[in-house]
This record gives sequence, C-alpha cells and structure tokens, in this order.
Amino acid sequence: MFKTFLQVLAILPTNYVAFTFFVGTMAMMAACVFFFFEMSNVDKKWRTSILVSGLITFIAAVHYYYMRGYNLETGESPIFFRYVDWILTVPLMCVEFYLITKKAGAKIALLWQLIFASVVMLVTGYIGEAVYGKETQSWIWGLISGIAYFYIVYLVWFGEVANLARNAGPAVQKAVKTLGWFVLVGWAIYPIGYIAGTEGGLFGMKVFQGLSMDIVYNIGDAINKIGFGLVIYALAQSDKGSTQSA
Ligand SMILES: *C/C=C(C)/C=C/C=C(C)/C=C/C1=C(C)CCCC1(C)C
Repeated sequence: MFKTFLQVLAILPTNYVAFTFFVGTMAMMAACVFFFFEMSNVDKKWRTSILVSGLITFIAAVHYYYMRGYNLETGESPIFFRYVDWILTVPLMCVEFYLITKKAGAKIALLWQLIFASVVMLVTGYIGEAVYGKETQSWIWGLISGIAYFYIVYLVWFGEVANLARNAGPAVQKAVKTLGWFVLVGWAIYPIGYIAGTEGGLFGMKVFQGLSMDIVYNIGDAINKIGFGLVIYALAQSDKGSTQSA
C-alpha cells in the first residue's frame, strides 16, 4: 500500500531522501498557509513578523518542490537549490530578530551584522560543498563557516540581540531565549549534515558516516523554519491586545 503511494509519487520505495523532500514540501506549504491566515489574528504590531515567517516557509516550499524533482532525476544532492533557499531564508530569520527587538531600540546596523555573518556562513559552506565537497580540504570551508555561525550564536546569546531583549519586556525576552536555543541547537544540525556529506569530515576525521546529508538538512529545515515561525506566533499570541509596546 505504502509502496503504491511512493510509485504514484515516482519515488522508489528505498529512496528515503526523495521522500523527505516530498514531506518537506507539504510541511512547508502547510506552515506557510497557517502563518499567512493567522496574520489577521494577531495584534497589528506583530503582523510583519508573522508575514516574514510565512515568507520563510513559502520560499522553502517552492525550493523543496524543485529539490525533490532534481534529486529524483539525477539522484544527486540539489546543492545549488539548497543554498539559494538558505541565502534567502536565513537572512529573513535575521530580520525576525531585528523586528522583535526593534521596539527596544535595535538599529539597522545590527540587522546588517547578522545578515553579513549568515552570508559568510553560507557562501563558505557552499564553496565547501559545491567546489571542494569531494576533497579533504572541504573541512577548512566548514570551519570558516562554523566561525561565522558561532558569531551569530554570540550575538543572540551574549551580544546586542541579548542586551536588547533584556529591555524589551518579558514576552520578547522569552521569545529571544527560545529562538536562541533554536540557533544553538537547531542550527547545529546543519554542520552534522555537512560533515557526513563532504570528504573532509570534521578536521579530516570521518564521523557521522552513513548519515545522508540531505536527510539531515531536511530534518534541520523542518525544525528550524517551522519552529522559528511558531515561536514568533506564540509571542504574538501572548502579547495580544496588550497596550504596552513590545
Ligand atoms: C532554513 C535554513 C537554515 C536555518 C539554515 C541554516 C544553515 C546553517 C546554520 C549552516 C551551517 C553550516 C555550518 C555551521 C558549517 C558547515 C557548513 C554549513 C553551511 C552547513
């Protein structure tokens, strides 16, 4: 029965990678519809944040649709579509941090700092996969990417984002804390996929062998893109109708 389903989808029963691309497409689409419809159910000041959550999952849904097709036709990792998706959606996640701390005084310079770090993280990761993915030196690119990643973690946990959140009232503070956990733990899923899927491993050591890079990335995306949006949604719900500016 399940086998027939997969045949209809043109996914071979053993192709778990393509299957997770298919489920990913649906999950992102559903989340996107949810966020767009809920925009009218939250206080006006949260609407842009919920809109951005909807855009993140919309962009992902479209890319997942193409990634599934690419993977089915070539049997390979859709590295290019993957990074186009990330280079659009990760900066939008930075926009979320900026938007929710803006009332506490976040400056546009902070947004650019976050975006710059995420672009460095993703461009070096792309070079490591697309150019050096089958060579041992891929670990060097992963390391540079990791440094940019830890800079984002620093900003959110101890840097300006954390400082602003402390002055932004308990609801925003709580949301930033939860989003901080997503960045620290949820985003740490990605380097695992990178280590498993590139030749250089972890400083040249072979770990996480046998894991599929794409399945790891797909799990990471589902947790982080939908989870991030739900944290913002919960913040908007908890702050409904209060007159105090966030
Ligand atoms: C929606 C997509 C998200 C949240 C993607 C996040 C991606 C990362 C945090 C990727 C990080 C990487 C490293 C820290 C080192 C190895 C290379 C990357 C690009 C996989």
